[in-house]
Amino acid sequence: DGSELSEVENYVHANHKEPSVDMFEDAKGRNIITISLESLQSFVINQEMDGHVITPFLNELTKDKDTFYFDNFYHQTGLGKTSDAEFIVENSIYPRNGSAVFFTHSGNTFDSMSEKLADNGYFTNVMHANNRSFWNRDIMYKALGIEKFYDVESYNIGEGQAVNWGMKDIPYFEQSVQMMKDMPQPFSSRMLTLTNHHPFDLDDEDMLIPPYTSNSKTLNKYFQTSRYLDESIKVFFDELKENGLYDNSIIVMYGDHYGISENHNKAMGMYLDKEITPFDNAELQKVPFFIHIPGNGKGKVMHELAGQMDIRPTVLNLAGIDAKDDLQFGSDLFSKEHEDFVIFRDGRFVTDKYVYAHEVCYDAETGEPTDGELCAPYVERATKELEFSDTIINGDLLRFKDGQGDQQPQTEIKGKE
Ligand code: GP9
Ligand code: MN
Repeated sequence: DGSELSEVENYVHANHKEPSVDMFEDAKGRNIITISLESLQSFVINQEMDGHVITPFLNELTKDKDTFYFDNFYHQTGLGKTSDAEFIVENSIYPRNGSAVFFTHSGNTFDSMSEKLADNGYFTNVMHANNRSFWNRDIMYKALGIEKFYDVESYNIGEGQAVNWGMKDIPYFEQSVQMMKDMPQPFSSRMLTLTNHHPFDLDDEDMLIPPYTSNSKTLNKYFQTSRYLDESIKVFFDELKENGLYDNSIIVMYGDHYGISENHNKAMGMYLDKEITPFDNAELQKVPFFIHIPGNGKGKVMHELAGQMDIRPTVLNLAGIDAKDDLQFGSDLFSKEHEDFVIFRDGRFVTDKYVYAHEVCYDAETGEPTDGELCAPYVERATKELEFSDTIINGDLLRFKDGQGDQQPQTEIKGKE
């Protein structure tokens, strides 16, 4: 009931971090393009595979004067994968453990970022060249208040333009920009890429680098599809420029979840030239996060420990939209108060001093197991935060939040008229 919500609200507000104030002037009022980089993990950024650069365009961006690149950023998804990442971006609330919240709780009331942006004059939409019911998106997007879903029906998939799970990322981006030209501005578009998805199949003509050589076909091909994804982002930036959309937009990009599971630890160990321990595997949950603001000029590599939970507060603050009364577990990444503490959906966590994985407390610097007591206070907080999040979702508690649940009587009044 409402009292459970107050308890969570008290916790969230007690942990509120004051957002930065000097960031958003030039981002305000622009289109917000948020790209989900399918399965992209940070271990390929600024690295080579057998002498081949894996992500040349994204590497350049990490050094770009208009780009903030976060190199200590983690995904916080569970079994809902891409959809969990979308859920986090929209709500700054943890998804569920053991099942996809997009399927289990699409009937809930949410206080989504899309709704908030729409209230502030943005045209909100998602662009994804897949069937609309995949991950129950058609239903969940309505609950999240997303105004339009450009699904597979909005795209023309020509000869040779599909591979693996569907439309290739390059034609997807090309066609998406054409649709963007017709959108009312400012718009907020979330774009979901697809080619860099297990089993990482590509047509020969799209293989821009050779495969890796290890006992894992998955990892071997992953480098090639990551390279292709990188190329598609380059094409997208060019298209935005050519079509006059670039200067008036900000581009936010996040890796949605891992692409290489623990089943490939042996091959991964060969690539990284070390034995992969649970400590390393936790570190491998890092995904790239970029905020690109054309013309900003203050870009740099940001080392704060951060996670997907921080995307909603950061983006809303960039857009100049106040979210201090919202129930968010993350906080603005440009805030001086931002805390170095990232909790994974499965209970693992990372702080500036410790990494907690498989119930072992590791020293973050050495990667060696250390005294479990040192992690204990964080274990308690992580457990609490995940429980609070579950309580909100399972109890559909956001319907009791001011400005949400109290909309219901309005229907009654209408009925009486
Ligand atoms: C499919 C895309 C990929 O629409 O979201 O799904 P994933 O398996 O990564 O969640
Ligand atoms: Mn995905």
